[in-house]
Amino acid sequence: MTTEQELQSLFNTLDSDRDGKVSINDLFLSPGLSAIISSETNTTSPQELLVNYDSDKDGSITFEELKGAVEKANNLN
Ligand SMILES: [Ca+2]
Ligand SMILES: [Ca+2]
Repeated sequence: MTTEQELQSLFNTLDSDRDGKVSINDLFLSPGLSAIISSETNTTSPQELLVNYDSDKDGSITFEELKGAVEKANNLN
């Protein structure tokens, strides 16, 4: 479980260039944070996260997309 605030802070850490998107490369470069994301979204890998929750298919995850994934997994407090 996580709060929106914790999720935002995690997202900001992963989004190192601050363009509002976390790419699959960003996820692979931070395996520890990526594991937390996988656990909160009930996915097993960054690829699975992208396949299921990259709704605009741009190859990266926005905060809204991530939040939607965590909400769908019932892990948002
Ligand atoms: Ca970024
Ligand atoms: Ca996207």
